[in-house]
Amino acid sequence: MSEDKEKKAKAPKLADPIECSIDPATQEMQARAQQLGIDTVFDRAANMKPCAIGIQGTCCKNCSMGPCRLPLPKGGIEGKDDRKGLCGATANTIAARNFIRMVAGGASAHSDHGRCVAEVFLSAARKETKAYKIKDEVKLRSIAPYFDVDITVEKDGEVKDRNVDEIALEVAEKAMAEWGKPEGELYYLKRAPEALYEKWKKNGVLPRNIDREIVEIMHRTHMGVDQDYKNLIKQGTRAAIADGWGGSMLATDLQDVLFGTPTPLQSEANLGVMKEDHVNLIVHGHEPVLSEMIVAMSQKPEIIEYAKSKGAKGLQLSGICCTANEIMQRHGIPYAGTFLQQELAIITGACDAMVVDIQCIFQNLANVAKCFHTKLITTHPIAKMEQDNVIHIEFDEHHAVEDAEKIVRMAIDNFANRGAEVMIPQHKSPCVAGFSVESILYHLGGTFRGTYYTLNDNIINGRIRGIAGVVGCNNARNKHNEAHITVIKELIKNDVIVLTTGCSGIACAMEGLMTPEAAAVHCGPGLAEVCETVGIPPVLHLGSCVDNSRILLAATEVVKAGGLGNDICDLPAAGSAPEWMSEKAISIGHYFVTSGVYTVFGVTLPTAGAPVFHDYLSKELEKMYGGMWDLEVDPIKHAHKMIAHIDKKRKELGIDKARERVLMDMADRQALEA
Ligand code: NFS
Repeated sequence: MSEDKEKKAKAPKLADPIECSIDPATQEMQARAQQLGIDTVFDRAANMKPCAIGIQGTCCKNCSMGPCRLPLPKGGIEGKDDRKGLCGATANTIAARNFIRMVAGGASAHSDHGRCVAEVFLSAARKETKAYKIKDEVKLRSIAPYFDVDITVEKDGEVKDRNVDEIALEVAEKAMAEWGKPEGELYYLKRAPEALYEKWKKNGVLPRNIDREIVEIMHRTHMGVDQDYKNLIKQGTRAAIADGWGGSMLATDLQDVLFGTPTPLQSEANLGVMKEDHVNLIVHGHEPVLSEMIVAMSQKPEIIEYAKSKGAKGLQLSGICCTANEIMQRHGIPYAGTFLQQELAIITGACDAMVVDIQCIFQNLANVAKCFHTKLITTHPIAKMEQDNVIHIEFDEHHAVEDAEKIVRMAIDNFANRGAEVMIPQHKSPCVAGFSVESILYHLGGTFRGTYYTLNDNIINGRIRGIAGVVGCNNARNKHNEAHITVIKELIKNDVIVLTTGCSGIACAMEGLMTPEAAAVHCGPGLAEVCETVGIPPVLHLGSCVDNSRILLAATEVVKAGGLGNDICDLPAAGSAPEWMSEKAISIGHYFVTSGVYTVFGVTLPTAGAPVFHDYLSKELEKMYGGMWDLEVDPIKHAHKMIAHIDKKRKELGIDKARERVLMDMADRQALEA
C-alpha cells in the first residue's frame, strides 16, 4: 500500500456537516471543527457503530461468567425460543433487567438532583444560608397540604394564615424524608387522578420511598435474583413512578418555591446568542441551584463594570441542556444550544468559561477546551473530570454567592486570553418560554377565571384535536433536531397542541416554533385560532426534564376540569421522545406509560432482542395502566401514530363528531356561502 493510501485508510472518517443536523448553526460549526482538526460527537458517531447486540437489550453483563449475548437470530424466532445465558437467563429476563436498570439510572439522576434541591431548601428553611430564600410563598402554600402540613392556624377563634417560615421548615423536613422514610408511601401519589392511584394500588406499584425503589432494582437485577420479566418490570414501574410523581415532582416544586414559578418570558435560542464583544459565560448541566446564583451575579452592576474594565462590552450568559431550561424559564436567559451543541459552543472560540454541574456533560469538552482559551469549570462533588485542564470549584449553598462570584470573575478575567480563532454562527431565533401548570391556568382561563376548562372546551369542540408531550434528548445516531421538528410540525399541523421540555424544547426554540406567530404559519386552522385568540405559541415550553412532572400535573388538571374522562388514559393525549438517548428518558417514558400515556420513542428501544418482553411493554401494560410503549423511527409515521391514538380516544369519549363539524365549518363554510 502506498504511504498516502495507508494514511487515508487509517484516518478517521469525518461526519458530513450538512448530514449532522438540520440546524444551520450546527452545520457551520461542525465544518469549522473539521477545519480546525477538532473531533466532535458527530465525527465519533461516524467512526463508531453501536453494538449490534447491546442495542437489542439482550447482552447480560451482570456477572463475570458473561457477558452473555442473546441477539435475535437472523430471520427471528421460529417456534421455541431456547436462547439462554450461562445461568439460564432468558432473553426476556435479560432485556427486562437491562431495561429496569436504565429506569434506575434515570430515576436516580432526576431524584438525586431533587434531593440536592431539597437539601438547599432545608438550609433555606432553617436560615442557614443567606443566598436562598422562599421566593414563591403562594406555591409553598399550594404544595404544603400534600405533605399534611397546615397552612392556617386557629387563634382566638379566628383562622389565620400560618407563618411561612414554619410551613417551609415542616415541608422541607417532610420532603427530605421522601427519599428514605421507613414506611408508608410517597405523599404526591395522591395528586394523581383517583382512578390512576387505584390502578397503581391494585397492581402493587405504589412507591414506598424514592431511594428504596432504586436500590431494589439493583438487588433484583443482581445475578440470580428476579427471573420473571413481569415481576422485574413491576419494580421498574414502581421506581419510575417514584421518579415522575416523586423525585422529579419534588425537584420542580421546591425549585419553584425557591426560585419562582415560571411565567412566559421572551428570549432567544441558538449559538448566535453568544456575542463576540462580550464575555461569554455558558452554564451547562441540570441543577439551577448554582446557575441561579450565577444569573444574579452576572446582572450585578459592579460585575458588568468589571467586564467592561477588561475590554468587553458586557457579560453574555447563556445555557446548554436543562440548566439552560431552568434559567430560561425563570429569567429569560438565552439558550446557546442543545445537548449535541455543547462542544460547538466552545469551538466558537468565544466561550470564556463553561460551568458544568451534573448530567449530559461530554467528557470530551475538556479536550475541546484545551484547543482554546476556554476555562472549563466543574462544580459538583459527584461530577469531576480526569483531564488536567479542568478547574474544580466545589459549589456549596453555604458560600453560594462567593462561589458564583469567583466563577463569573474567572470568566471575565479570561476574556483577554481569547485567540484569533473566533467564529460565532449568526443564527438565533426568538422564543417565548416558561409556561407552568399555574401559568397555563391563567393563559387559557383568563386572569379572573383561572381554569383548565377553556382548554377542555376547545378539545371537546375539536379546535384542539389533542395534547402531545414531546420531550427528551438529541441522539448523535439521528440527524440533530430533525425528528423533533418533523414530529412537532406534523402534530401542530393536525391541531395537536404540544407541551415540550428538555432538549426538545430547545430544538423548538431554535426552529422558531415557540412564538405565538408560529401558529399562523404551522398550525391547522383549529389550533391556530386558539393560539391567536389567546396569544400563545402552539408549542408550550414547560421547562427541563425534571419538569416533565409539570406535564403529569397539567394532564391531571385537564382530567379535573371535566368532560374528558376520569383518568389520564382517557384523554386524547400522547407522549413522544423522538431523539432520546439517556437513561433518564427511559424512566420518563416508563412513568408516562404507567400514568396512562401512549408513548412513542424514536431511534430504537432496547427491547428488540426480546419480542415477548417488548409485547408486554405495550399490550399488557395498556391493560394495567391505560398507557403503552411504542417505537417509530420515521418521524411522520411517529406523529401519525400519536394522532391515531388521539382520535381513538376522541371516539371513545364520543367527541369525534364535534371535530368533524369543526373541520367542516372551516373548509365548507366558504363553499356553502359561495
Ligand atoms: Ni433530559 Fe436534560 Fe437534554 Fe436529554 Fe440531557 S439535557 S434531563 S437527558 S440530553 S433532554
